[in-house]
Amino acid sequence: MKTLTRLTLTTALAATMALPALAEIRTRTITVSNGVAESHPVGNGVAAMRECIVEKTAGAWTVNAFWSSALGDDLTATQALRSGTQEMVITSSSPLVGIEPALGVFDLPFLFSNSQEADAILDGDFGAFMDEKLEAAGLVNLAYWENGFRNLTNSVRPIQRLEDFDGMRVRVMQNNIFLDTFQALGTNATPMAFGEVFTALETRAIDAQENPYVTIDTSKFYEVQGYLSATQHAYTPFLALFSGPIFNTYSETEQQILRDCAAVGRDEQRRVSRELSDVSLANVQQAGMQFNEISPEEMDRIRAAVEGVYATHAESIGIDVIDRMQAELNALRGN
Ligand code: TK8
Repeated sequence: MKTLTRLTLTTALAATMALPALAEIRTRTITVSNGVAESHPVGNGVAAMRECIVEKTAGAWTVNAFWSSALGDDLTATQALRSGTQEMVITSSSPLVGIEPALGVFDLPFLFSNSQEADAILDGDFGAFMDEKLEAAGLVNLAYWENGFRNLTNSVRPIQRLEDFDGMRVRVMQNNIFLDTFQALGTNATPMAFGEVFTALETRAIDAQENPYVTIDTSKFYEVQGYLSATQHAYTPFLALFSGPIFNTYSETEQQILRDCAAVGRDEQRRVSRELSDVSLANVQQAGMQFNEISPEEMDRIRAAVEGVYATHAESIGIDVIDRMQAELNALRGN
């Protein structure tokens, strides 16, 4: 009897103590959309974020995830966030350059040398600087997740030298920096939403696309592409974006839950993304893709061919933005 009373008391006490916080947590449904398949590491990130949310809200929130562009592509979903009709999207930064031109800095070819560098820039001052710009556009970036280093696949020939890009019809993400980069390489580049890529490759409307290994694998591009070459020409971040107008209706407690759980999702997503990268590369070869690395000499020629993209786009991205990025990279590299 005594034990029971003490237990009841403890439970009652715990409930009272939890009450002030819980009162600030309303019942909510968060719709989050993606362009990739659920088997992509973003799936692991969203699962981790959901688990964190359910725990912190004691089940008051539901996270509804939609995959493979089921709610529209990155840009469409992001516009829905800005108008307050959708809560959340995990999107590449690249299709949003039309909304916030400074984001174009991430698309500059060969910007980051490795993922540690990318993490340091994105999770540090530069990332916060970019978040402020996004907020002015009605978008709250809860965290930077990882899309990753990009590599070219195609149905024509392996890319072994600069000349191999010649005339290839390549799908690029929807901005002028990517377009110019691939034009500078000699390809015939077409901007296209990610959700249309598989069919365009299958029908041979285009020859090529570029994405990280995990996306090539989980989007089954190996079914419609014969060659994969390690071009590693750019690193794309994913933004875990929340609708600004909806965020403003959440209590401070709720806003903090979003930020904390998006960070939990980020850690898991990046971990799986890096763990899976080599596995995905092996998978797609197993599935029949011919993989090749490119010699350092040819990589130098490829770098030289796209060097001009920095100067061409400095003004549209913002000279201050590029300078800030370069300064932070120099500091990281000990220059
Ligand atoms: C998925 C996209 C994709 C990106 C692209 O929505 O468009 O090629 O790399 O992963 O964000």
